[in-house]
Formats: sequence, structure tokens, C-alpha cells
Amino acid sequence: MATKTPIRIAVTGAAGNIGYAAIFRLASGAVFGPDQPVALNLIEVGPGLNALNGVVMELEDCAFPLLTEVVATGDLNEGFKDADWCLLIGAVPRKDGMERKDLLGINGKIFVGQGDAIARNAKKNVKVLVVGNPCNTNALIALRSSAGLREENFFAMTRLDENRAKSQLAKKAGVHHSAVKNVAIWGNHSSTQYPDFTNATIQGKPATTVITDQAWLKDTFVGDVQKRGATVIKARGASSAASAANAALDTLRSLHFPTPAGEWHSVAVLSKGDYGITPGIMFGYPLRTKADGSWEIVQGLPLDEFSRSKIAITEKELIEERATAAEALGIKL
Ligand code: NAX
Repeated sequence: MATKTPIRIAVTGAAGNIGYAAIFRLASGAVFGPDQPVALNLIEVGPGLNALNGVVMELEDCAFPLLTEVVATGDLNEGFKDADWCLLIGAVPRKDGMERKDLLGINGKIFVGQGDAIARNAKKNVKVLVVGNPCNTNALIALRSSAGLREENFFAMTRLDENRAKSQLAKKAGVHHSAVKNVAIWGNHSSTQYPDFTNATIQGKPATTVITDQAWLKDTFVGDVQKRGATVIKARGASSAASAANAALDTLRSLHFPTPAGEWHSVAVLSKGDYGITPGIMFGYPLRTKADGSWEIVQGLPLDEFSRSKIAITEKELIEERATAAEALGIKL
């Protein structure tokens, strides 16, 4: 039995597709390491609560050495109690043909209530990662609803896009995906995101000197990464689940442990104006996690005219999403 204080992780939508693919790996030690105990607070609604009973049985049946406690509940106060991390997955998923904007009204309300419940029940230095879509604006709603918590502890997931982009670059270059580094995802987790190949490296060299086909980079690569979610939905008949869970766990790990020298990871945080972006939107940036657990945005990356034009599009979408959500919810964002 490990002796460290457990990290308590609250997971909403725990019995859904992404939740189910995430929690067993959390309990196994795959995120926080083989000597770090974890406790899970699993939160569901409606029919999901019945399914959650079965998930709890399966967790018991795994007899994970690092798992110290499982709380399964439909009550947000109980669910977020003493949480160190909140992984907000539960939401109504996007269906084929549905735009993220359509989801703003439906899902925004969920994140007002959850932000408030987190502020009242979780630890004061709790960190919150939003996966449920539209995740950038949902994260902003949760942040604005959680009086007293630290703005810099709210994140929205763009890591799936980063991982997708790395794989596409690796395939084109004919190398293993681990050879591709530093792919920043700028902006929104949506079809306007900008997967930045201009600052990426392949086997330590600029990606643009390894892949010299500019048309492929600017059109095929950017377009394929932007539309990958929709392409998976068409093929599976359901949105990305295992890869989304994997990306959520990658994000937690990257925010928990220091980033290796010279590298970065992608995640959306509250803009304070870095790179000229409008303050007050949750914007995807390249981040480095420091040894003390705080983070910083990677500064000074060159952005050419093409990159700037793409970033402007995704910034505009996030400003519009914020306005749409504020109007739909009748709150200031
Ligand atoms: P599922 O429908 O399989 O699961 C969602 C679960 O959330 C259900 O069990 C439901 O009962 C529960 N739920 C709904 N409202 C809740 C609430 N208020 N409190 C607690 N639980 C609640 O969807 P799944 O495939 O797991 O997707 C979950 C979310 O992730 C969706 O919003 C989806 O769009 C989003 N995604 C985000 C991605 C990203 O990169 N940020 C990529 C994958 C995915 O599209």
C-alpha cells in the first residue's frame, strides 16, 4: 500500500464513453505514477447513475493497489468534495451534423452549476480540466461561476488535436510519431483551431524542412486535423472516446509533471493577451509546466502571416461563442 496522500479526482460523465475509457487508467496509476494513490469521485446524471453502479463494481473487480476510495454520486456537492482535480467530461455529445455552437445553450447551464459546486466543495487550489464540448467556452463558464478559485487553474482540452496533428505529420514524414514535437494548437477545440506546423519539429529539425510540400501542410494537414473529430464520427457513428480519454490523461500528466526542456504541450487557458489575443477567452496556447506545478505560456514563437490569419479566425469564433453563451445564459462572461 502506497503511503503518499491520495490525489482526489472528480470525474463527471464517469459512466459515459470517455469517462469509462479514462477512469480505469486513472485508478491504475497511469497518470500520476506508480507510487501515487488516487481516490475517485464519480459523478453522473439520469440513466448514467445506473450504469455507474456497474462501473463501480468493475473498479472493485480490478482491485487496483493505488485506488483508495470510490465515491459514486449524482450530487454535485458530494461529487466535488475535497477534489484536487475535476475532470469535467459529462455533457450532451455532438451528433453528426451538429455544430458546437448548437451545444452552447444546452451544455452551458451544466457548467454554471458545476463551477459553483466546485468552488463551494473542492480544495481551494483545485485544478479543473473541461472536456465536454464546446470545451473552451464551457471552461470559461465554469471559471466565471466559481468565485474564489484561481483563474489559472481552469483548462480546456486541446491535447487530442495536438496528438492527432503529431500523428498526421509523422505519417507524412515516414517517422514514428514520437519524433514529432512541439505542435501548438492555437485557439478553439473546434474546426477553426490552428494546428501550428510552422513551429513543430520532426527528429529535432523544423517540420517545414522535413515536409516541404507547403500545399499539403497549409491545406491538407490543417484541414484534416480541424475535421478529424467529424471524420471519426462519420466512421464510428459516435464521437472520439478512447483517444479523447487518452488525451485528457495526457493533459493531466503534462500539467502535473514538469515539461521536458525545450518542449511544450497544448491546452486552452484564460487569455491575458499573450500573442495579442483578446483577453478573457479560453484560448489554446503552447504551455510549459514548471517544477513547482505552475505553468507559463511559451513566449516568443514566430508566427508568420499564414499562422496569424488562421489564429485570427479561431479567436473570432471564441469571442462569438462567449457572446452567444453569455446571452443564452443571461450572465456576464
Ligand atoms: P457520452 O454521451 O458517452 O457520455 C456523457 C456522459 O455524461 C453520460 O453518461 C451522461 O449521463 C453524462 N452527463 C451528462 N450530463 C451530465 C452532468 N450534468 N453531470 C454529470 N454527468 C453528465 O459522451 P462522451 O463520448 O463521453 O463525450 C463527452 C463529452 O466530451 C461530449 O461533450 C463530447 O462532445 C466531448 N468531447 C470532447 C473532446 C475534446 O477534445 N475536448 C473530444 C471528444 C468528445 O467529442
